[in-house]
Order: sequence, then structure tokens, then C-alpha cells
Amino acid sequence: MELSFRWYGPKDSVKLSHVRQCNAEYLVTSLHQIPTGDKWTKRDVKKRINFIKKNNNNYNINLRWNVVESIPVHNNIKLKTKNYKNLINNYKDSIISIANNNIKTICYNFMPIIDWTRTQLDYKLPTDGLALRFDYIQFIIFEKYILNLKNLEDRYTEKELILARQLFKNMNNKDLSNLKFSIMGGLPAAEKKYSVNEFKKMLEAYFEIDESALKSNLKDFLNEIIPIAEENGVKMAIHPDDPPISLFGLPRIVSSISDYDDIFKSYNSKSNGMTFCAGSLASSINNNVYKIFNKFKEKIYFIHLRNIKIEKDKKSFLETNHLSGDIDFVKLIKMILKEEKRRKNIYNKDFHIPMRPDHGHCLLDDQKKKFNPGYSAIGRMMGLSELRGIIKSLQ
Ligand code: DNO
Repeated sequence: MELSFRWYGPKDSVKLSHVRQCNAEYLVTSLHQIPTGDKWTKRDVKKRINFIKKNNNNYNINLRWNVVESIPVHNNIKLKTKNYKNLINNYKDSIISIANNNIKTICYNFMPIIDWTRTQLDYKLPTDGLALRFDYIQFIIFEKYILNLKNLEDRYTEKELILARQLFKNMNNKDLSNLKFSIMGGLPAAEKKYSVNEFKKMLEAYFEIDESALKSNLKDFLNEIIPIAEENGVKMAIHPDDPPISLFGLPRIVSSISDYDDIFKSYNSKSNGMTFCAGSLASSINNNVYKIFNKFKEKIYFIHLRNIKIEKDKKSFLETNHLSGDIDFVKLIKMILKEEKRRKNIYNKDFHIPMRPDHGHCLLDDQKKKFNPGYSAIGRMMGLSELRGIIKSLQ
């Protein structure tokens, strides 16, 4: 495995030296300063590589950028509307610019409107560490009492709505603004930060997009970009929906085995692959992560390892530490190592799969620091260390 760490670029409060101290050897990053939809030039990518190189020297572990995470896909592409053709051309140019700089794996997602979603970014654990959490009822409160969405009866049971009303009554302004911040503003990697009104406008834009329309828009996008990726030796790795359940009544199309079947059938190519995000996939009670891994192992070009615990209602979940959630990482890592061995026997090169510890708890001194939620240094260092321990013991 290529032991990697996500880094949010020169402005990240987690510095390259910190990444090295955590024992990572590769960097997963993106040009976050470039607005979604704009093209990345070869020079833009080179500049970032040079920044990384400048921070390497003979004495240091030489960090290398191995995966782009992500080139976000503009909502107009997902909606197939307005200037989407130009946006797709920009996307193709960005793939070429990345490939010309010898980076060959690109992670992306096709989630409508916002990237990953949590309802709380500072859930206090019994250890005093802080974790990310998704609470289904809190999410209903957000839809009903912050966005004031109508017709929620169509999507939620009476019991869920009553529970939401009861909980809402006990929430003060601070609780509500925390909830709003967690969903709409706190997380990194969102395409943009929306106001409530902008957000509702985006929801309206998706009004006519049902599951089959979104699938067909993804297929059209793949038909355009995969040939370019192939020509340039790039592997596109689609990230699962996080969480893999419908939110806001919008379709989710990268959530299950059958979704992946559709995606890989819609364009048959080695360049059409997946990011295996264990935590995202495991947060749907209907998914079996080991089965998904086995079924699509050849298509897995990038791995995110984080653990979760699904709660009693079967829809809420807590991000646990790497060794104590629903996923058995010893079992999963065994499978990953086996897959690497299989690739080694066939190709004898390129068999190491890039893997990063995905998220970590906010621990120790990091509790006083500013960082992207989920991406503090110490928690991820702990995650990577635990994973390295498992890898080492299995090798
Ligand atoms: C959350 C991440 C996501 C992911 C993107 C990929 O921590 O896993 O932000 O990077 O969805 O496009």
C-alpha cells in the first residue's frame, strides 16, 4: 500500500513536516484554490509539485503527490445544464494537465449539491476526543426547521417526524447554528458554501432529476472523460456517496453494489474505477464492505480507511477510531494485501494501492487548533499508526 495522507495545500494548518512525522510517504491533494469548473493548467499542477519538492531534501522522507482528490464535478455537469459542455472540456484539460505531470489517479464524486455530510463535527467521546457524527433525526430537523422544506411526510415516517419535532423543541439557537454549520459550512471539499436561499435554489434545480436522470448524466460524463483518461494513462476513481443514503430527497447513485455495476457497465474501461471508501460504504446498513471489495477489487485504485459504528436507528452513525467500529480492519487489510499480491503476480509493477487514513478524531493539542474537520493531524496519525501495525503484522 502507498501510505498516504490528505493535505489541503500550502494553506493547510497541517504542514508537510507534520505529514512526514505521521509516517506517511505520499500526499493526496487538490488545487483547492481553483474554483470548481475551471480548468487546471499544466503549470498550476507543476507549481504545486514544485512546492512539495522544495519541502523535500536529502535528509527528509521525500513526499510525493500520488492521487488528486478531487477534481470536483460542477453541479451543472451533474444536472447537464447551462454551460456543462464547456465545463466537461475544462475537466478533460485538467485530466491532461495532471497526467502530463505524471500523476495518474484522480478521485471524484457525483453527489448532488454537497459532498459528504455530517450533523455534528465535535461529538464528545468517552475518551474526551471529538468525533464526527451523522444523526438521522438531526438531519430531518435541518430539512424541516432550517430549510423549511415541505412534504417531508413523503420521505420520513410519522414517528421520525414526531421525534424530530420533540428534539427541535429542546434545541437552542446555538444548537441550531451548530447543526447548520455542520451540514452547510463546516466540512472541507464542498464545491462551495451556500446560504440557505442558495441551497434551496440548488434543490429546486435538481427538482426534475430522478435517479435514472442522474445516472444518465453520469454516463454521459463518463463517455466524455474516460477516453481522455485512457489516452493519458489516468485511472478515474469515483468516490461513494457519503453517507450512501438519499438526502433532501435527492437521488444517490454511487451507494451500492448495483450502482457500481451500472457505473462500470456504462463505460467498460480500465480507466473507469473506484475509490474504496470503507467508512462511507459501511454507513449504509445494506452494504457489506467485504463483498463490495471482493466484487470490484480489480477496479479499486484508491482506498480510504476509516471506521464507523451504525447506531440503534440503523441510519445514524458515529466515526469511531480505526480499530473499534463495525469494520474489521484486520479482515479488510488482509483482503487488500491479497489483492496487491494478485496484481504483483500479473503486472509486477503498479501493484501498491494508494491508501490514506480517512479522517481522525480531534485529539490532544489539536482541540485548540484550526483545521479542516476530520483532518486534524494527531487523530489521523493515530489512525495511520494503527493501520500500519495491522499491515506490518500481516506481511
Ligand atoms: C471526506 C472525503 C470526501 C471525498 C470526496 C471525493 O472526507 O472522503 O470529501 O474526498 O467526496 O470526491
